[in-house]
Amino acid sequence: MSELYLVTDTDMGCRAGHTVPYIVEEACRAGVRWVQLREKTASTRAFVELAGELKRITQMYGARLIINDRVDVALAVDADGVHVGQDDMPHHLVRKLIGLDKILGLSVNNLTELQEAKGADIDYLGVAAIFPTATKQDTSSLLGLEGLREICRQTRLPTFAIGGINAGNIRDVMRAGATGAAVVSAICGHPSPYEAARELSLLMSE
Ligand code: TZP
Ligand code: MG
Repeated sequence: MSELYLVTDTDMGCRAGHTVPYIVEEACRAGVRWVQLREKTASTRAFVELAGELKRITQMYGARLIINDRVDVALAVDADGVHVGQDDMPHHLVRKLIGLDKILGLSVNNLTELQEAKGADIDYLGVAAIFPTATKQDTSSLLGLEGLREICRQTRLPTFAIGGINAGNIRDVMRAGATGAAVVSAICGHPSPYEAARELSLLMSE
């Protein structure tokens, strides 16, 4: 199964002339099996409607739908899981709310956060940020390939690297030991999300 992980961005999709459901369907058609709905400015109503639409699409392709931050939205549409960052609801409380059957992802930005996550009931780690990115403003320090390698060495959890990953560096990310790679702009900002996802999938499995 492809471990290419798409994180959505409505504004970026708009600039490329595409809606999020279109991007997600094209990416799923190209083999993406992890989709995270990440909405920072949408109203709750718009968020939950979009989540419902993505649930239908991802289900059709056998892909997992993960909701960023919003446990309530994830539960409302029966998504496959929730992804939280360090400033969001603590992961043990998220687990309490979503139960044991759903997937829980946690972002870690450095080795200290990795240590704090040891023994936690989480299913995968988002490892950020690897390379410079214009997509997220508050990426404090960059891990680079060395930092990613060290984090992957120190955990048994699946690791999805994120931040500045594109067709030019995705092979290096996989060689550093990541289970998979998560991207926003490389798919959402591409004129053809299908072609972009296909190329990334092929490169990462080389
Ligand atoms: N978390 C850490 S970096 C990032 C997120 C959501 C943005 C990654 O975006 P891109 O466009 O793939 O660099
Ligand atoms: Mg968050």
